[in-house]
Amino acid sequence: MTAGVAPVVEPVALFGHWICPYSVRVEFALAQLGYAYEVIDVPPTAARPKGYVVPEEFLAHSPRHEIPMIREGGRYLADSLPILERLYGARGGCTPEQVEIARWIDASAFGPMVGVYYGTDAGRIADASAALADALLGVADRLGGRAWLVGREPTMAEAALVPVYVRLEGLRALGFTDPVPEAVIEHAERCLALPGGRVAAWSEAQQSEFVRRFTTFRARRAASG
Ligand SMILES: N[C@@H](CCC(=O)N[C@@H](CS)C(=O)NCC(=O)O)C(=O)O
Repeated sequence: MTAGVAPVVEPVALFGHWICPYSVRVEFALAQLGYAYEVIDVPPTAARPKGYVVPEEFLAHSPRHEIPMIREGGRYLADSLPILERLYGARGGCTPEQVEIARWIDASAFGPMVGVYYGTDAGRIADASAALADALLGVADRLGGRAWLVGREPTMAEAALVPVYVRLEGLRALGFTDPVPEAVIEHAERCLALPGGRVAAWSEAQQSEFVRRFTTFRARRAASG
């Protein structure tokens, strides 16, 4: 526990879903930091099966009706980066540098990553692929030959980036063709071998489901447009 920071009340409930990269950040952190937690599956709107009923509790407490949201004790918190700050903050703290890198990853890598799989024409997919490769080059720079982004341990900066690593194989299948620096590939392997990484990692079936969903999305767009 960190002085002055209220301990997180366990078990934590995560309202989230494996296909949501922001939820993956939070589940990585919960498992990595050894919190007791449960996942309450709330698929994103586009992935909801017919007849799915969104939990009242989620609708009542999620200000934007977005996953992830956590409940700890009687309190609710939404938005992945503030949630990471809370979870890491209560276990050893977060430095301004860790927060800054997590925000930089959010701003530089997530847009291009989403751009790759939501891309519907080759030109846009290629642009998003190049922008994602650029962001990962920035990750290699930040690593600067070290094992972790900040200091000697994985931090919230790793948690912010892990969803990119989790879906790398799927991104490859959906048009992410640019090269990834060796240092980043090794960092990805290191992150996914952590306790949090093993929980966050996708199975082959999830990787295929992700690719299938976006291949179908593209085919529908092509047919309608
Ligand atoms: N800034 C938010 C973004 C969260 C977000 O975009 N979540 C998506 C799912 S991946 C969502 O819940 N969208 C609303 C919906 O699907 O109805 C965060 O970092 O947590």
